[in-house]
Amino acid sequence: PGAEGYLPFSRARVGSFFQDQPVLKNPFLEDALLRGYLKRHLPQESCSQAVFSDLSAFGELVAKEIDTWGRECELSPPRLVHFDPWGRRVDHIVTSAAWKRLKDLSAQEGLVAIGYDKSFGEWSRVYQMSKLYVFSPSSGLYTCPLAMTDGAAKVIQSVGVSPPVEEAYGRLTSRQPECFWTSGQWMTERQGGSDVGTGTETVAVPQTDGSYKLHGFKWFTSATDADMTLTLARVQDRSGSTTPGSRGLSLFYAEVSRDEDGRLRGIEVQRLKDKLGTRQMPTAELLLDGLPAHRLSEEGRGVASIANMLTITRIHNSVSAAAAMRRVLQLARDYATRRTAFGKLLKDHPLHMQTLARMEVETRAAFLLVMDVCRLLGREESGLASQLDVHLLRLLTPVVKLYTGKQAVAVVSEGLESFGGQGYIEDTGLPGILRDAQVLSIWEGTTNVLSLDVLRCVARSSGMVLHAYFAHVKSLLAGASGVSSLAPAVKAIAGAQSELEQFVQIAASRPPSYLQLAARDLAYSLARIYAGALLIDHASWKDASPHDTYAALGWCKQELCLVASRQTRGCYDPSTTALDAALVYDA
Ligand code: UCC
Ligand code: FAD
Repeated sequence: PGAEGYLPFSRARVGSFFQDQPVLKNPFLEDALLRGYLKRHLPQESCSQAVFSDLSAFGELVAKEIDTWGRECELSPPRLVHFDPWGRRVDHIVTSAAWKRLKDLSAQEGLVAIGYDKSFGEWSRVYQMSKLYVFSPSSGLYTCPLAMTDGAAKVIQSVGVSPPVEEAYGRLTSRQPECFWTSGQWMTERQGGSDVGTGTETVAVPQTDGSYKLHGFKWFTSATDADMTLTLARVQDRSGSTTPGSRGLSLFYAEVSRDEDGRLRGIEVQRLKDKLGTRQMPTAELLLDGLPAHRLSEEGRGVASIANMLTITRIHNSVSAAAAMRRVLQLARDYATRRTAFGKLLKDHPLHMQTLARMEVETRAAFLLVMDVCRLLGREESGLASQLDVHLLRLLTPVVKLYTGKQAVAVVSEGLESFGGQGYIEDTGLPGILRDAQVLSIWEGTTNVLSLDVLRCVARSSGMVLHAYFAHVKSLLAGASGVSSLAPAVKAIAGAQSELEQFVQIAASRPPSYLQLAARDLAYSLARIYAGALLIDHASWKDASPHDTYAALGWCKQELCLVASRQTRGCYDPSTTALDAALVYDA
């Protein structure tokens, strides 16, 4: 026995130090750039006041309440019940109470509706996406069904709001929880998610009343508890034949409903996917076994008709990417005021601050890219878009999606490291942000597939989209020409832009294989130069802060025109294809 005498039992001594955890504060009030952007661009005093007051209140709700619902979705992931206790097939996807609450909230807060009731005219999309940006990291990925719902409403608008989709349109854009519907987007089949033209095996069998029944297998269907879906299939002719390739695809609308016995009409849920992230929401494999459907597009125009949905969902994807970066940074900077190492707070270590500042620059660039695409979308939908705006929107949508998707993984990964070991610990909630970011470059078109989409849209417009791009970058730089503190950044972007113009001229005389090898670097160059121009433009605003200038200067110090330097190093010569393959398969 020691001085205290013999103690047969004692509570474990774990020490007295416990680290304070990072605290989530109102994400709207924590985000100077978001507020600055809105203050600068929203038109009248009344519009800007209404948006600020809504986003302030919503941001408070996100921090105080919604964030815990999102977390609950992660902790109580969806599960599939195939059979009822008596052996009847029910295919019931059981979701958490929080997931259902998020659906109601989404309707009440107008997270889709704001884009359609257009109370703020051409700025309605900027407002809607700003709200989603504040919501996204706490949303338990409810932003995924909302993206598809928004995309479906857009497609219905483009084909005409009339039966059989009139009611669906009203529900998708409703603010009444009891009316509100979400939509799926079932495009991917086992043979191909990128190459849907070749990969789609689903057939549409015409019925005597003009409707169809769909038979096929959809390999990835997210947020499968949706009320309806848009999907692709090949119409069978009388002999049962179909047209192969993209030209054989048509777009269909189908409701997800149950018969009197409680069975899904024309659908069997094969299983739920076991995923790296996005575990909060169900992603299912579906057998379509006579799913009743209506054709929305002309026969063979399925891909072109669903492109409207792709534009919207890709913009939502970019919003979520920028929001994930912002969230990890918001938490990291809070943590740096609470954590001490080597005798001082993390915030007082210059190298730690440099790390966070670089993340901040990336996040600002991503945010401005995203908001600019939303601005263009708003102009197009309000009938105010010039030809230049239309070209820019087409070019920038895939560029911004692919670039922000990659940035999100890099920034969130760095962000996790800024919490040290705690960034790797599940119940902090931090690892989930990284897992969820990883999908952003895969779904809605992978990085390479979107890079090739950029090439196609340049070719199809005979280069007009690039003319619009160059003209707009020049006009953004011209607006900052008198601001001496921004001069190094303006010079860097102007230089990179002329390198890019030279590349385009040279590449025009090369075979398509050359351009394909350059496609990803070209898309990155377009993104970096455009983001630089937007950062400069924002910093040249009369109410901008010195931080805005510092961010613009910081961004422009990196390599901006990747294609120019890599071209001179022979990176796109056709001979590299064989060498790349030989290297990859070196055994
Ligand atoms: O992943 C999915 C859902 C995930 C959950 C939702 C998350 C949302 C964000 C949430 C954040 C938390 S759904 C599956 C998504 N799948 C894809 O994105 C497919 C990727 N593959 C492609 O994008 C390919 O490039 C294809 C499928 C479009 C290629 O097909 P084609 O048939 O070879 O395409 P073409 O020949 O390039 O285009 C056919 C027509 C053309 O029109 P016409 O005939 O009038 O000349 C094109 O101009 O479609 C038009 N088109 C487009 N139009 C094709 N792509 C576009 C576009 N992006 N914009 C406008
Ligand atoms: P593939 O097309 O086989 O691509 C494999 C690789 O090849 C990729 O790296 C790609 O970039 C590359 N590649 C392909 N073609 C080329 C080319 N021409 N040149 C260079 N590289 C190329 N789909 C839906 O329809 N609805 C959903 O709701 C849905 N939800 C999803 C949820 C999750 C969590 C995930 C992970 C996926 C989901 N998807 C959904 C599917 C997703 O859209 C596809 O996985 C994606 O489009 C890629 O298709 P794929 O898997 O067939 O890959």
